[in-house]
Amino acid sequence: MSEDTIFGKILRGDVPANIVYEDDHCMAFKDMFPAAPMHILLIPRKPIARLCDAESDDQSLLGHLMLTASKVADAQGFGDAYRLVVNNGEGAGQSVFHLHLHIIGGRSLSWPPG
Ligand code: DGP
Repeated sequence: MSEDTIFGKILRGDVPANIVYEDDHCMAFKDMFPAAPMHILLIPRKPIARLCDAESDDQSLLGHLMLTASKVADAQGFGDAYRLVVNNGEGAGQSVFHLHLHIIGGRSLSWPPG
């Protein structure tokens, strides 16, 4: 279960993190292995393992995450050039099975991603 991931431990306060935002539904903290000068992870408090495990009941939570990502990017000074990434499943590079949005910026970002 995703409650037992490292992100579950961060949510519970059992593992320290550099938290930049939190509310009743989600938490944002700095990525420990940043892929860019600015790299924040935004996670729901609800332990959804992967995006594909989200259900229709999660619609407002997923919308909240998108709007919060924008708010966090603004508050953290990302300007208007940043990228949101959700890796879904091992084959796409997901290594922590608690849904998370990567908010990446602070350098020019090429497309398509690798
Ligand atoms: P993904 O590969 O999409 O599952 O991304 C997981 C991210 O989580 C990866 O960029 C590194 C980050 N990460 C892993 N463990 C920790 C941790 O203990 N603390 C923090 N802040 N980030 C972590």
